[in-house]
Order: sequence, then C-alpha cells, then structure tokens
Amino acid sequence: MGANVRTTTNPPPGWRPPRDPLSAAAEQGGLADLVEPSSPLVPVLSAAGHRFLRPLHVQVVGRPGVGRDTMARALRERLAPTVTGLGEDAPAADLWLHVLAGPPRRADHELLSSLPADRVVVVLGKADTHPDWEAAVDVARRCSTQLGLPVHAVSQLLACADLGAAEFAALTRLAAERAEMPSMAGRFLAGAPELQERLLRQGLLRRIDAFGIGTALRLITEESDEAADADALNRALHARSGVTQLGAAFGDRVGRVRFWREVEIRAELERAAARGCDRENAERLLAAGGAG
Ligand SMILES: Nc1nc2c(ncn2[C@@H]2O[C@H](COP(=O)(O)OP(=O)(O)OP(=O)(O)O)[C@@H](O)[C@H]2O)c(=O)[nH]1
Ligand SMILES: [Mg+2]
Repeated sequence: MGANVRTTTNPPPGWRPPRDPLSAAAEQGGLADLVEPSSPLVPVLSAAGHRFLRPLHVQVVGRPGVGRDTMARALRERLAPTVTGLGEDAPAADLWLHVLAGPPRRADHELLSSLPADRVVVVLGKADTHPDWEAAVDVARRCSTQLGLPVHAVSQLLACADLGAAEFAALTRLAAERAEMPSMAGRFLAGAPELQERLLRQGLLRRIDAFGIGTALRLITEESDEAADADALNRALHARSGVTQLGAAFGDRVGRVRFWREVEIRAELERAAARGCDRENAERLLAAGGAG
C-alpha cells in the first residue's frame, strides 16, 4: 500500500516568498521602467534602483584595539565586500561585524544592543593569540552562550598574510636551522643576535605573529605543498584564519539585507508621493508592493 508522505523542510537561508513587482524590478535593475519615461518618478526610481544594487556594505565595530582595522582589511581582501571601520565616512551599512577580543564586556553588550539584531555577525578576533586554535574556539563558544548568538573564532591578522619572497626565504632558513617558534615572542627576538636578524624577526611577528610563524615553520619543515613558495604559504595562512567562512554568515543574512533595501525603496516612493511627484504612480507602485 502506498501512502503519501509529505516531508517538510525548513526553507533555505535567504529564502523568501515570491517577490512583489517592485522588488522583482529592483533586482533586475528595471525599477525606472515601471513608469512612463516622461514621469518625474524616473530619476527617483533610477537612483533608488542604483542604491538597491550597491555592493554589500559591512561595518566593522568593536572596542578599541580589538583589531577592527585589520579585520576591515581582512574582509576587503578575502571576501571583497565594501567594508568600513569606525570613524570612516560610512554610507548606511547592510551588516555589522562585531569583533570581540575575549568574553563580552559591558561595552560589548552596549554596542550589540545598539545594532540591528538581524544583521549582526559576531567574531572572536585574534584567535591566533590563544594557546591553540581549539582554545580560541572554546572561548568563542563561551561568548556565544553568553550572548545567545553564534560567535566565530577568526584571526584577522592571518587573513591578511602577505609574505614576500624575502620573508619566505627567511622562514625557510629558520626552518632549516630548526628554529622553533618559542611561546614568547620576546624569546624569538632574543634568539637573534644581530640587529638585522632581529629586525627581520620583528617584521615577521608584526605580519603573522607567533602562530603564523609557527605554522609556517611547520609547513616548510614538512615540505608541504602549502609551503611551496610565499604565495602558497600566504594562502595556507588565509585558509587557517577562519575569515573566509564568514562569507557564509554574511550569505545567511542576504535575505534580511534585501528586505531592508526594499524598505528603503518604499520609503523613497513614499517621500516622492508626499511631495506630489507623480503621486498617482508612486501610490500605485506602493500598493502593488504590499503594505511594507
Ligand atoms: N596576533 C594578532 N594580532 C592582531 C590581530 N588583529 C590585529 N592585531 C594586532 O592588534 C593591534 C591592533 O590592531 P588594529 O587593527 O589596529 O585594531 P583597532 O581596533 O583598529 O585599533 P585602534 O584603532 O587602535 O583602537 C595591531 O598591532 C595588530 O597587528 C590578529 O588577528 N592576531
Ligand atoms: Mg583602528
């Protein structure tokens, strides 16, 4: 005997019901085509349509010193949205990336409560500075429990790794000399008797810090393909930074971003109608677009 079995699955991230004509047109870049070419709404709709299709804009926020600028650079270089840090001349953000440096403090709670809850992604930055990656993931998990939000462990510094040929050669030499990355950066520097070598080690620490140097030395010693040259090593460090995975967290919120951009279009039309700019058509479009 056959029976009909109905399975219910959750809608995929970003899923939403079929579009109203306004959103569909905006998505196809045809917002202004919804009115006659002679309508004074054309420039309003063109501008609104242009804004609707602007690149994703992420704003990096967090307490001073947590690595916001480095994070903004990491996102720009690895994920390529438009990113601004605090204090930069910022157009309205779509998403906010809140960087923690450890368990959330009062300032973090205050900041978080001031941001739109549906469009915030929280990370534990500088994950490479914990005793090991697992320890950072543990701290991130505790932060997550405290905040009731997912918290991703990332190293924005490793995501920015851009070692050149000279630094790669230096790391190869250190690996050949069986240099180990001591747990204290000070010992790593003290291990360099000459000024030039000390400056070189200082430069490495600044660029990829202890965890990056330790990882690089290990990969080179293992003759891993990931350490074939400077580019390969940079890619290996990027891959370990956890930053690329944030693309999925942003992707999950694209539906919300789209929703708020549609709200902007409707607000623009409401304003046009209010000032009598082809009010009839503005209201027709608003009515077709649902109540908002
Ligand atoms: N080890 C490590 N150091 C980091 C990381 N991110 C940033 N840093 C270091 O932390 C320091 C501060 O980083 P910034 O990116 O300037 O932080 P910020 O939040 O913009 O700081 P202010 O603007 O000075 O408040 C710098 O020395 C960075 O190199 C990281 O992922 N790992
Ligand atoms: Mg800064």
